[in-house]
Amino acid sequence: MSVPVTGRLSADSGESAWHAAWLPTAAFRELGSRPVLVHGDGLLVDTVLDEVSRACARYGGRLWHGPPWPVDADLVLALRGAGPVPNAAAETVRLGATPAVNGTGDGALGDEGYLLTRASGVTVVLADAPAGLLYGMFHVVRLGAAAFHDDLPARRHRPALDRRMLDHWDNVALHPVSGQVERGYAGGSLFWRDGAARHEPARLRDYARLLAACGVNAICVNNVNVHDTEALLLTDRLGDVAEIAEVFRPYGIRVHLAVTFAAPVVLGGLPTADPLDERVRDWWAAATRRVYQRIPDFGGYLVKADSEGRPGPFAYGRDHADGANLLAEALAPHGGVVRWRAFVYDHHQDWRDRSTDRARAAHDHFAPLDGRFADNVIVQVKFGPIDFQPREPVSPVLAAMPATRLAVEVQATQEYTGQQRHVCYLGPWWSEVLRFRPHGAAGDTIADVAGAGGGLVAVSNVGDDPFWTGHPLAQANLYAFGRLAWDPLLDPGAILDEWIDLTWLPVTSGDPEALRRTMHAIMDDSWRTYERYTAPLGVGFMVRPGHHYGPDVDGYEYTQWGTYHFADRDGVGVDRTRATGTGFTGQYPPPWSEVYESRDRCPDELLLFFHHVPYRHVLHSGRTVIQHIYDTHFAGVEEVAAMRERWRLLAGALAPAVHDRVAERLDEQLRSAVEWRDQINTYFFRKSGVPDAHGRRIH
Ligand code: GCV
Repeated sequence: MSVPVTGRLSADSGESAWHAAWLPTAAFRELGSRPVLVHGDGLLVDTVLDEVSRACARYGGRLWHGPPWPVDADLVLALRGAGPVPNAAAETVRLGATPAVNGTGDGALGDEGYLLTRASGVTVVLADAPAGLLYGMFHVVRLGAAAFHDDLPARRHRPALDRRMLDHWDNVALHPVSGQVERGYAGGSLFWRDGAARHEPARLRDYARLLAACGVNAICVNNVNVHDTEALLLTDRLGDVAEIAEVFRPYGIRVHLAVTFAAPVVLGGLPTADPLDERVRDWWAAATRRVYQRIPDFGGYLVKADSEGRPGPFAYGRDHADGANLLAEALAPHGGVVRWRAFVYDHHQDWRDRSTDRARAAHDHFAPLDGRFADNVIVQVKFGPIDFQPREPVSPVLAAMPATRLAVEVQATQEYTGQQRHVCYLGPWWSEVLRFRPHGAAGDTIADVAGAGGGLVAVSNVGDDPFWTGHPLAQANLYAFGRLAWDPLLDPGAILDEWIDLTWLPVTSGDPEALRRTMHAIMDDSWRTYERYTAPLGVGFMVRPGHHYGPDVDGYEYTQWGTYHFADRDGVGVDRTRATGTGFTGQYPPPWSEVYESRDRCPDELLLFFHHVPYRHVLHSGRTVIQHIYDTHFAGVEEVAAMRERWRLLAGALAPAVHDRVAERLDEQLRSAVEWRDQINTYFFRKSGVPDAHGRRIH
């Protein structure tokens, strides 16, 4: 029997308490003002029904959960296996040759894919599994009116990466150093506050919707630095994790937990956490069984071991394959994975010792272990060899472990890219990384590596801030992450367009085209602008120690952390060559091992990462290194000043709360950029004694 379910309005949409981000009510206008059929059953189909019914209640459409079918539906969302579908949909099922946007060419839709087409005046989404229906529905929302135009192209859509994950570095208890959210710049945690779960499902549900609408399907709910209280999430506090999983499940998002390698000792009272000890293996097996009893679709564990003081297998003379396989064994019977981070390096380095190179560490530790990890181990690798800098080469680990499932980790939280006080749209940077081919033009891309293994992971930039991300424009990074994880070949400019259309156009009171143009003008190149006024030519860091905001050229130069620039009166940069340096270039396969080794062939933007060069060394750009430093720093500040002016023009076009928030942050960005410019330029002028060719003011 046909069931019209129009009329349910969720009481907890919460739109007044926090920004609706890319799901403002008005984004559902086109879908919600039409007759819609939903065909199929299941938890995620219920989510589709709920979304559509709320939209219809608001915009006057009608929803049927059939069959039978009314004849006048404008939109059909159907599971292929759910029985007979209406005529228009049936027609599309026959479209075996529908071109795929990405994914396999075999016509299969998979667990998350869908076919979107228009037939006989009806827009049709067909999926083989409920998650596909949910993603297809969000695609219709994204398209707005265009979803109902007869020229809508018929396409099969599948995510290129199966695993699209956000890692929260959220602490349950307020940590004396790292706070509620380590490297968090958007307020408190959505999950935890002052030592306990927040129990605020309405907001979490809206968060889950946002994530599903951009394609994220996994989250980790606690910090990889697992402290005492957080360790208990695995045992005594498991109920809190189960509660979060309940909220995320209807949006197709699986919950993961960061665990401490020392859990058998700190939670189980065993004398050891040695991965080869029977008691330890039994402890993990039992603990994991209990997790799955509470959370049957639990995703798995995330582990930071032997890194920055975290416990790990080294204490027992074991290696990381031993450690990861221990947890993998416990998770395997339940279908879970262990995500084992490759961020392992010596953080007690002696700056006098120029032979130790932090960039080498992950490859030194992990590449020899290739082939030794269990099938359900995913080695999670930061995209660069150091630490989420605004410019680094791609990590050579990603080219060195063909027999291991690898995940690529990026940082949406802007620890090193302006801490959500600076506009820094990271889509172009991530896109560059994902398109990089470590084996040269004929080889795989980093996106292929991620697609074959563990997918893409971002450290979340979200908190309990009303705009979710502190800086309202930083929402674009979260959105872009999800979309790139779904399809790494998407153009970051086009992603920004989608985000602007969804998020801001429905709520502007000004000229939409002007708004779109201005947002693009501010954001498109903002990552490169940030790069221009901060550490030059890939050398990295130069940030204030500890909190990592603002310039401090020598802040880390004589510390234990291994992030040096080696500037002296003659030159600057780190010699990582095989010929005369640390040999790091040798960790790359050809052609990059040769390109990076050669001072002449090395790309300008990475020159100081790989080479120590004199200040008058001439770049491919034709400028000397020192003049490049001066020019980019002056230019970067001018660009920020222009951003600020552009934003001013939008006053009146957006709600004052949003406009003011961004305006206030642009003021700070300009102040900070000036500080960067002046410190960097002055530092290098004093070191080199070389004046600016254009005679600008250097202090
Ligand atoms: C969660 C960097 C950050 C740390 C972070 C670490 C990691 O060192 O500064 O806050 O710890 O990376 O990725 O584990």
